[in-house]
Amino acid sequence: MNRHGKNNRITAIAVLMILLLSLLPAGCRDGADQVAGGDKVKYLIGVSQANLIEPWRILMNEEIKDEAVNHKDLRLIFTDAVQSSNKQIKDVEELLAQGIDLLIISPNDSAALTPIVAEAYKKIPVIVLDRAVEGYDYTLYIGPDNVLIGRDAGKLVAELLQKQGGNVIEIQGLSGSPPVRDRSEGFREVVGSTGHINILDTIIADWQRDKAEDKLAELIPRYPRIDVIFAQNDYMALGAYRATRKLGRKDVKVVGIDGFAGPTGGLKLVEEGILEGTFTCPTGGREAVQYAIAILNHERGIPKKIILRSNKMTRETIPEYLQAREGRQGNVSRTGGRIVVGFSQVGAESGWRIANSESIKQAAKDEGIELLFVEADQRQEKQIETIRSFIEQKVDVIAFAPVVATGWEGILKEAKAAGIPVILSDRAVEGVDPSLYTTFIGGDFVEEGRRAARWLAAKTKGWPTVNIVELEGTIGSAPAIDRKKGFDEISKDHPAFKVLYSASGDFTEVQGKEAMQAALAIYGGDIQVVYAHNDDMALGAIQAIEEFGLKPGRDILVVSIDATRAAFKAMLEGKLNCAVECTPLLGPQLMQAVKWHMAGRQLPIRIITSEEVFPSELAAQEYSSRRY
Ligand code: GYE
Repeated sequence: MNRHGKNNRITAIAVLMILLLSLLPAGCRDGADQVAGGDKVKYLIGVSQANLIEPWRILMNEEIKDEAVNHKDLRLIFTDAVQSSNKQIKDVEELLAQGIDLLIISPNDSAALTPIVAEAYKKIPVIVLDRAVEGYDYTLYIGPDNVLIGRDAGKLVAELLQKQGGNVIEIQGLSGSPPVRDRSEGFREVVGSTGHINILDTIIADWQRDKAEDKLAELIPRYPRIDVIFAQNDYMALGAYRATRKLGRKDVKVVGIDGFAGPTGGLKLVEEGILEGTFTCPTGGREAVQYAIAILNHERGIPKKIILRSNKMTRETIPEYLQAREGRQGNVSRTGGRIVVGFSQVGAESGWRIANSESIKQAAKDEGIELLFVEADQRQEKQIETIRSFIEQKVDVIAFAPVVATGWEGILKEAKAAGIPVILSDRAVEGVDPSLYTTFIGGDFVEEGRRAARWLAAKTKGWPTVNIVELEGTIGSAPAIDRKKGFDEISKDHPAFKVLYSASGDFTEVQGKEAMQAALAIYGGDIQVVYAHNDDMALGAIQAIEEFGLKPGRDILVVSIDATRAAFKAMLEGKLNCAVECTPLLGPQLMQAVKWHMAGRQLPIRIITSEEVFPSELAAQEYSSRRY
């Protein structure tokens, strides 16, 4: 074979290779379509981590790997941004180029990573872990409630210092990062409210033990009396402890956050008396993989946010916590048979509520769960009575939709004392310690109010005046309080916005109509907009406007919240201009939470549903797919 012959063969093979490669899909996987053990890769998931110097992030990746092992057809690609946002942006671009099916990202910096996350979200599902990005351009956010953790740390420090109070030094992580800001805000809110705890100084130690130790060692001589050091992670807390002991300040108490188990974890430091206490801060790694599979399998009921629960760890609470964790066996049904859930429903005040009741009843049937379902005709005392009867009947789980936000501490304490977990469905409670309920499942009412105002601002751009009638929901209820708060938050940036008249229509069509009639009687044609906290009141207002001789949707814009089929019908008739979604279909997630609890799994503290905004232009295309 002469040289030419040989060259021709090499050329032929090269051409063949190029041909083959070109047949592979764009951004193709690097040919490793096999996972270990020879299973075919069904899903390729990219995991973009902010850095691998913080112990917490190393644990997050470990938990992701551990959980992934349970899913044979899954392959993960990890990247480490080494604390650089620019590198992380490149990491995400490369992962997208490799054709990943889903991205899990823990952003180095929220603002810097928001655009690339939004970019990725246009193509594939995106799960954001720990540091949230701005806005809502992602599939699911999973993370801790750092304000709450900061508050709980403040309560522990207040307990340690008791009535006489004292001097505290705070050690913060990476300056300006959301966890630092939120933990400090929660901490200072609580210690500030005692009036006898003084924050002497603040150190920035970037989550690093040695940095905390060195900086504190410099500071200690300046303060003859330091009582407690609050460090925003256990790593820095250990550094603080070392600094105090090196300088002979054996009286200084140290409190941390993270609460990892294992020989070098915070739990050990508490057991050994190095820390007075710490707070678990779950990484969300496991949950991210579990939800990634659910999302890729197009399962329904994927929430928008999962806020993970943190637990206080002191020498008193650790044994129970470890026992529950290690020996996490399921909770056997008290009746020994089917799981029994007692549900106290607000009533039947709106189309939304009726759909919500239906969704809960159907999901219980689908899951073979026995449901005791009682409506309360919008009366709190009736709900308290009902919950007390569920306690007497020894149900396995109690769930209820609190008609109003306050006044629940007593009955929640009774349920806790009876050892019965309580799930809040659709409406939250205020003024009770989150340890009195197991989880909350529902919408982000503040964001719903913001969305209504943002839509209105765009719609009335350039208008000299925007005179608004606000139809409020049940007085004192979480949706009424929060939908007003969210709307006002955005309205303050729009000087033309003016709420001429605001009254409660108690979420019903009849009272919505009456309230609108009263407003029309006073302001008549000066009214330009109706903002209704739910569709039913908006539909009542539409009748009142027509009877007044004006055209709803034209002479007076109408924007409401829920996005029921009835609202879509009104949009198709041109009488309603925009419906902000609040989904009532909470049944499947509620029953899933019940089953997780019965299986001994710790539930997130909040599960926030995923919701959209529907301007009337979208009504025609969306109408047929509305499920309530
Ligand atoms: O918007 C309204 C119902 O609590 C979110 O209650 C729910 C609200 C819903 O009466 O229609």
